Amino acid sequence: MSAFNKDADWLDWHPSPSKPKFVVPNGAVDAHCHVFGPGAEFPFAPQRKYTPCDASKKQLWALRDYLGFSRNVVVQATCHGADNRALVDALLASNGLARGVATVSEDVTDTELDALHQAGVRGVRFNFVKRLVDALPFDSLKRIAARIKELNWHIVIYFEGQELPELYDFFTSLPTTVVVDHMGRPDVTKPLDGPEFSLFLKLMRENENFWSKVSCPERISVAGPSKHYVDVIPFARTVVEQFSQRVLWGTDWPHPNMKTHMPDDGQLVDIIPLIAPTTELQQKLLISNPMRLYWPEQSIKS
Ligand code: 0GY
Repeated sequence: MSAFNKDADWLDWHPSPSKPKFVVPNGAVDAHCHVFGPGAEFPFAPQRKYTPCDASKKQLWALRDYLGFSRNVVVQATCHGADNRALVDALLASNGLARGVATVSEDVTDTELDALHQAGVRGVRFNFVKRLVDALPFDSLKRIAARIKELNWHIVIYFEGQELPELYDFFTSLPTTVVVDHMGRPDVTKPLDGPEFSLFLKLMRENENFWSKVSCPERISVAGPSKHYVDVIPFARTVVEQFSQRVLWGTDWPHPNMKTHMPDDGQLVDIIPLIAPTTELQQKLLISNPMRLYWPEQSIKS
């Protein structure tokens, strides 16, 4: 029994994903995943926009091992607000195999930032998806960015493609490495070379501090799982091929807020060779890039 009643339309994570056909290279990092609670131990935030099912660290490690990954980057989910206890608990229990991206508010103290760093946090996430936040966090991001720069952390931003024109100048003024979640969620019914995605490619091309996760075909696709998310592949492949040194991949388990279907995580892994078709690109996407960003002390240059 969970301590919270999940939303009536909440889809639970897949209980028995397929075994991927793609053999994930040794040392691969799942660079975007979350833990939810468990709510009885780590309550969800009062200001949350959704109440999920539980998804514990042990369940995340089990998925990591099953899919063939070695490490995780756990990203604070909005249902926990700026209370990073569930994230920190997961990082500390990971034997050094997980690093994290936290959410912090402006009243965070330097001592708290140091404690997050000690636990393995290497970035902060700011959400510009309007349905997930009450107000867009321009001012707090600016002020927090100046502080986390000192720790050599990066900023993770989440926004939707149609919002980029109005956010572009603000984003490019940020002083740290900036990681964009899910390629800025392009509208894949629009052309690959149309103005919307071209602006995202320009952001990546003209700002070498920008990285992109090429994750979440299940959120972006209109074609869906029965067509193997085919409509997302040219977008993700373009980003991987053009910016091979600055791309990351993640499962997004346990897939918050999926309303149409719950993806099979094994099927998601099988998309990797379609968006990163060579061994060299796979090594960069899954190992050397995330290691450079999250485990620089262990990183081998590629
Ligand atoms: C994602 C996507 C979503 C939500 C969150 O933290 C979150 O609540 O990340 C979403 O609803 O699109 O990246 O996991």
